[in-house]
Amino acid sequence: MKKKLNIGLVGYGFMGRTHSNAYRKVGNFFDLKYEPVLKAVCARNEQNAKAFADTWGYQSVETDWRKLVQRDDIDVIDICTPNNTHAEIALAAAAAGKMILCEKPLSMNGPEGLKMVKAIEKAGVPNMVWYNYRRVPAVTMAKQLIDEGRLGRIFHYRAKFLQDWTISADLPQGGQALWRLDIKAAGSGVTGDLLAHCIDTAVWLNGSLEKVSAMTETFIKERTHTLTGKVEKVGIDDACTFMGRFNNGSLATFESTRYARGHKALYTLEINGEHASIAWDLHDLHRLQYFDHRDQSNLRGWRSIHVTDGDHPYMGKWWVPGLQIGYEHTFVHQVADFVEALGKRKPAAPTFRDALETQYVCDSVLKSAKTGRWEKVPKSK
Ligand code: SOE
Repeated sequence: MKKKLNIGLVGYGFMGRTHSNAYRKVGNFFDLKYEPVLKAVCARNEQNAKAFADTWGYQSVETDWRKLVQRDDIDVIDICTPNNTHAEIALAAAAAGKMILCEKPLSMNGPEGLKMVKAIEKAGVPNMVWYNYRRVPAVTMAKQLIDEGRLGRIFHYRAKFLQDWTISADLPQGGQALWRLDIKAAGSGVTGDLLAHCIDTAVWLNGSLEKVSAMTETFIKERTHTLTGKVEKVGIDDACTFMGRFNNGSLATFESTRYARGHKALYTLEINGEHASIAWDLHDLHRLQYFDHRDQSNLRGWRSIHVTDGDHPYMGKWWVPGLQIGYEHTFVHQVADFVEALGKRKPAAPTFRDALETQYVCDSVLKSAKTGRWEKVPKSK
């Protein structure tokens, strides 16, 4: 008999759907000791919460997250609300002894993230942040290749995350659909929303960043605010480019924007090492490009590895070799890893403390864009 893991989901937007889908599917594909149970969804609008509960199979509805956090029949609080609410919910959940899964980015900024880390570490509750792209099988495989030492010394790490959905000046800011454009709800723009993904993967694959030098731009300076109806200053960064230096001596270049016409979610990364290089592209997520200089010289070239075989990360759990999986599965993998770690009483990465490092890099990037100087990244561990 599997033990029940009762989930209390706060928020029901895009991420509420990805997480709910993952809880529902994980047990069908992964043999786990715990079975996630969709116990309750919480949102201020009861009607919408009920509709969401019906669609996804949640057993009950709450309209106040404080009540949800106090419920004895909830084991895990899953925070899927806008960034400015993460801390308050996480602190209350930690005080109530709940496990906490938090959407990225962890917090509005580093100091707030540190408070959250201290609270969950004091409470000793299992915790994880949903940086899902680590769990794309091709990205996990990149980690394996690097850890095996196949690339040798790393010289370059390059990543970008490009979108084009905010180019229209008529787009408002704020409110349920567009809180990512409102500095008060999001904390930052593309830096916390998109580059945070790139930074999380980068630190995982290539270690900590020592210092950064950045520039940001806000192309549309004013937008009507959905909640006030008034034209208000836009406080977020629409685009951010930074360079950096990793502790291992390799050089970093990162770029993110919501103004790259033609790109919807182009997350790409490339790593160049002494012996080999790796490249990956979210639009072709099941392929890992790999070049190994040690190959026989007349056959040397970029290999395009279709990461869908049984001995590739996670793929033995899915269909048959050659048949690919996609975006939603990264969340299924994340739940599977969390539950498996729980069974072994081990932390599942990225923990809140891991995610604090990303937060510190984001803070340093935004600070550097203001000061025009190189900024050191504070240590998080
Ligand atoms: C923004 O458009 C967004 O939805 C991010 O918030 C997600 O984290 C990213 O995975 C896709 O883009």
